[in-house]
Amino acid sequence: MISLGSGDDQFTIEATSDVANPTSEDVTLNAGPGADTVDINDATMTGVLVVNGESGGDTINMNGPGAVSSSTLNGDDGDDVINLNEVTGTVTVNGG
Ligand SMILES: [Ca+2]
Ligand SMILES: [Ca+2]
Repeated sequence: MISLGSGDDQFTIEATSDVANPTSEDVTLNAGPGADTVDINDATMTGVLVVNGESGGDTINMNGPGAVSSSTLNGDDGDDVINLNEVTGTVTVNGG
């Protein structure tokens, strides 16, 4: 589990090219208070991905495969923007 602190954070979830086998661990990202930006670019993880924007007006961009099986994107409190540019597997979006 990854927790970001208060303030406006920027976080990118992306597999690097030298990783042969993306993580099979379940990943939960808690963005914390503030207007956070989370970019999910090409993680292709085989575990379950959960992104919690928590409070603040957050932006979550899914630009490529997140979790192959199941991804959940929770905006939580605030005016959140969730952009689904590419969807792989089951993606659940909760505006909060
Ligand atoms: Ca937030
Ligand atoms: Ca939010």
